[in-house]
Amino acid sequence: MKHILILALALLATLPAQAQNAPSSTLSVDQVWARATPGGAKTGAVYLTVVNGTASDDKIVGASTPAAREAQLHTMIDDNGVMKMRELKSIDVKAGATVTLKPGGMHVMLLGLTKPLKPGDSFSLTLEFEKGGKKELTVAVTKAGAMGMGNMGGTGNMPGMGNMDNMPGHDMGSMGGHGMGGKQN
Ligand SMILES: [Cu+2]
Repeated sequence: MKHILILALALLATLPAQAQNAPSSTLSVDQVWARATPGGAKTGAVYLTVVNGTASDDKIVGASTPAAREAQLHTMIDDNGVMKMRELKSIDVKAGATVTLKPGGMHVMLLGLTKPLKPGDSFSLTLEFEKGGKKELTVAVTKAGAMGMGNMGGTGNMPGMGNMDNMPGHDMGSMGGHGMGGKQN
């Protein structure tokens, strides 16, 4: 009897420990949002935050959405003081890293919007990871000029970010030569 009791106690002692050791090995995507687009704009940008809680390096290798003809991975580069967008083949998300796509930096570019993005709307976006596979996301549309999800509810405004509304190069109305075939009249 004594052995059985000890065995039972030992089992009880190990159970909670095992539960705590369960790794939170997930790849998650949060704060998925896009700015509302003005009238006839055919392009938009999606911003999001990827948290790689796994032990392996991963990368975003593609995106697609029913809301646009094409979705590309973009970054912005400073070309002699002029901000320009450049397509990326992939976006690295190292093990344990948090990568944020935000205005002025990396984004998922939407080309050929099927309809304007209106504040309060949402649409689906599929983000594809090299190892993590496809993630189905819901993109929340915020008002034009918003800097983040926080602007939707009036909380969490980001102080110190400055006003980048008028940043050259990301004005959706003046994106000549942006892989759109060149002619936008
Ligand atoms: Cu872009």
